[in-house]
Amino acid sequence: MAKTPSPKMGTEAAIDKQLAPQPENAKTQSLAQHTADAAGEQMNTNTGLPINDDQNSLKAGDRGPSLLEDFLFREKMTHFDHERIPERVVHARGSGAHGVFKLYKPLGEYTKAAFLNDTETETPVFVRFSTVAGSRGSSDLARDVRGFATKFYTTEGNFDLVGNNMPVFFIQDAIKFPDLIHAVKPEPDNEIPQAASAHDTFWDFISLMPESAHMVMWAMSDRALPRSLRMMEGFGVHTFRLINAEGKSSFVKFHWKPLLGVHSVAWDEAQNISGKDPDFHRRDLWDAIESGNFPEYELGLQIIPEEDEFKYDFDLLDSTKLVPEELVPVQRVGKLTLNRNPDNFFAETEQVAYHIGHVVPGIDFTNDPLLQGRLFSYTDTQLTRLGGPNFQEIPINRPIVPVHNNQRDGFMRQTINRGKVSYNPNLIGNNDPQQVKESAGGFVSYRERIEARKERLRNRSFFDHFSQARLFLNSQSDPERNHIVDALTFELGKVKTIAIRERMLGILLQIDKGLATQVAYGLRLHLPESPSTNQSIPADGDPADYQSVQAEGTLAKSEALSMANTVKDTIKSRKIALLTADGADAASIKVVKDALVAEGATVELIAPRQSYITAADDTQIIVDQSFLTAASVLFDAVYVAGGTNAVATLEAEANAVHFLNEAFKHCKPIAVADDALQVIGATYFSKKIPSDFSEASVLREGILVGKADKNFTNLLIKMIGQHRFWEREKPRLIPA
Ligand code: HDE
Repeated sequence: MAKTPSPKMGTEAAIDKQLAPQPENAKTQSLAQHTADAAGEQMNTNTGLPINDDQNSLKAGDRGPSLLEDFLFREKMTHFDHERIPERVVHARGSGAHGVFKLYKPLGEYTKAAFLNDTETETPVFVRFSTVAGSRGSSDLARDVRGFATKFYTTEGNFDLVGNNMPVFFIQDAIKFPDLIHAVKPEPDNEIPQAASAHDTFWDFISLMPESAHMVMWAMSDRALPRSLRMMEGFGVHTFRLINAEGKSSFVKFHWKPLLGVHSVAWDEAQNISGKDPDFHRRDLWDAIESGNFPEYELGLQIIPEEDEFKYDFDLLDSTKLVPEELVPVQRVGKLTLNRNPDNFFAETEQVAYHIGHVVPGIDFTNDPLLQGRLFSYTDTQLTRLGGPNFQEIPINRPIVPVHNNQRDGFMRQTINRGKVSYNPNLIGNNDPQQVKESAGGFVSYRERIEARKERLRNRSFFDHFSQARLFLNSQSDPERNHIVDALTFELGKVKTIAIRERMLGILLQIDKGLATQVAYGLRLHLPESPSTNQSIPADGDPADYQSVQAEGTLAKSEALSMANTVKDTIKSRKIALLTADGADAASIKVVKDALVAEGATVELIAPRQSYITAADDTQIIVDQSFLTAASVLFDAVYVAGGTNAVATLEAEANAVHFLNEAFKHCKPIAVADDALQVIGATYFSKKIPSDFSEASVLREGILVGKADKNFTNLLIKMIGQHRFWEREKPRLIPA
């Protein structure tokens, strides 16, 4: 009998990882000084005392009480008792990775930032992705905005691009942020629901704040359910400034464009994943990096000359608006590659502290009132979260350049500053550290001329709340639009207060009557007679001055806003489930697996039992998971292998049939060996199998049946590249 192959597991795999070469750069070298490795070392206390017994506390006799004297026990337990720090007040759930940024072409025309002018050096980065509303342990697949925060460790200090995966935001002024977050977080009396916006307080607030309409369209779209953190865009949201060496300023919007395209999962699937694998995105990111499938994103810039500040029908300072790519194209200027997982989640991903105010010369702020408020919040929040003002000394937060200033002391100070002088000016210390001239790289704020009265007002240019919400909606493909209708109907369906549902219909009405009608139908409510008004009004404000301005907007559609137009020519790092059982046809398994793996995909064999199957030719093939541990929602596509006995087993295996039903329901590519068609016969979609397997039909229906040859695998690769066959949802008759 053939020998059972043994996959590399446990220690062996761990040793492989240790031996794998780690990419070296200035930041990894600086982190290495703080990195500890216990391999081959003795155990000792925090003061260095070797420990003899870490199993028993000190007692009066072998059955007696524990003694207060036991300093070993006390040190260990005290440290443990204080292991937790407060989670982030928003974006608590996150995953991080190290990487590098490489510039394609110098941008001296626009900015003097050194890292945006040097095409030779790779700038080290640390990226943290996050959801917003949920707690640290919440599911990755919540319907939510995703954070996309990047710390560039440049030669001029850290630059943090603290963005999201949606280009706009809910509110226009930072003073409303605590209200927004209080509304979306679990309700304060019972702390329900976790990581979800589908509840009364969120929609209560939203329904009274029409400025959130555009962002609500994004949040209810599939953008809020990314397939992978590697397959979503990133946006700086605000308009920033770039400043060149001559002091000339241009406005800029920052973008991250994922090279794998922008892809999402279905809502039903997201809810399932949250149960089957709440770490789905974290695991996907980790596994991709471990396997060398390094996530890549291009940095995109929309550059707007300062003279064009008032050229658009929206205000560049309004974070509820985007600049359509048709009006200002995105220039791709460099590439971010995430190539190393953190060594320690807490030390790196949890302790990293981003701040929108961490800029370098050549990058500056605008007066966007959301941006301005963020400039206060980010350092302030770290003081509680990381326990004091010295969080910049935590290894992950340190710049790669040495730090010299007169800031001193405070909890957990690490640096031992020499000398008597901690003030400026000083004679005793030769006035060191010296200030830096602008010409030598000293940061000087952009000299913007401001003549104004001090007042709590919002410019009228901020009051068109709906035209870009409509632009987004009209730019969606039919399935994408249907998903927005479904999401709104779901979320408002979870709202108990009928008046809030009605108010929201009165908001949707102003975006698009068709949309409002569809949602009203699902809720079985009448469309309100009048639109819902803005209720975000100061006590002495005249309500008439605060109402939304109805505008058409210059564009009817923007291609860039639909995921239907994304990259669809790669299956790199996609996960394909290969369903099989004893008696399988080994040759066709090999053909399909090899072809998919050659394209950079991962194939997992799933069978009724773990470990291995014995194929029809008596060879043994490793099985990755059984139907008990695997689930369709964790894969991008499925192939059912042939072989008479295997097919008979799969046909009778309820979990295999459920796997296929679910894959069909979530519009995934399904491929079947020609002798395995009877397995499909056991599914509810057996009657929907097309009779024709021409390329056009396969790429329309997403179902392929045939012999595992080159033609078959080529078609399968194209299908998986398409990601999903959303049109399949139409009949809406799908169980599972
Ligand atoms: Fe944040 N935000 N935010 N935010 N934000 C935080 O800072 C805040 C906003 C974003 O992975 C907090 O360190 C205010 C927009 C990301 O560590 C806090 C306002 C965008 C992260 C904070 C906003 C973001 C945060 C909580 C309205 C996209 C996670 C923990 C004015 C451009 C960073 C922390 C990480 C985190 C405040 C709005 C992105 C409280 C006041 C708009 C990606 O400081």
